[in-house]
Amino acid sequence: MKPVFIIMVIAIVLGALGASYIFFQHEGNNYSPGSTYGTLVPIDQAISLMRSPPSYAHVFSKNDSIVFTSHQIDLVVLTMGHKRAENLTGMNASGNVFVIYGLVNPTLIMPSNAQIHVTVINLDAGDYHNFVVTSQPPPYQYNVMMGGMQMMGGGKMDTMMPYLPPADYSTEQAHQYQYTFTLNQGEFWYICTFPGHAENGMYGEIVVGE
Ligand SMILES: [Cu+2]
Repeated sequence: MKPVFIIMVIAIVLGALGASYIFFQHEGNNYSPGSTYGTLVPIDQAISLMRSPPSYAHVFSKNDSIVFTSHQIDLVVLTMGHKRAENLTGMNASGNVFVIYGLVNPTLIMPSNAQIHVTVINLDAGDYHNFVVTSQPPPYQYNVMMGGMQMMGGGKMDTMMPYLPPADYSTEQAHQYQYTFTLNQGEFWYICTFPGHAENGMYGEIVVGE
């Protein structure tokens, strides 16, 4: 056999092994991908959702954290640059950030096995963003993704979603993606997997209790 052919066979076998490894490692936490990629939402509506946390979401701006006391959690996550975030929240921000119920990159505290229904809306006028949950703690590299749902540092992704395109401020519409997931007890992080974003601080912690 020619060396090129042997290398190709090895690459295919390794690829298949990698895919099944990622698939089986992902079985711990439950994740249902969204079906609404490409949905547009008025920017006004996104901001008013962010400003009206549900009654079971207790927002503590002093320590930048939100305590959820429900097993059915609606999580509205806005993504944007730091200037827009500072204008919207009055908090300090740097780089690209998540804004959740009035806070910048807050720590989310919730009970285990809650059903979390996340609505991610990109209010950035120029950048692509997403919202992905991982058990891999910071710091993050420029390229967090190794391929599929595996991270560069060896951790795994508990959720995955496409990048949302920038919002259009001339039509006042933003792109939205929704999905549902649950987390077992432990420490997790939500990050943006766009190259450089998590590396520069676009992440927050999720603490899942009993
Ligand atoms: Cu981003």
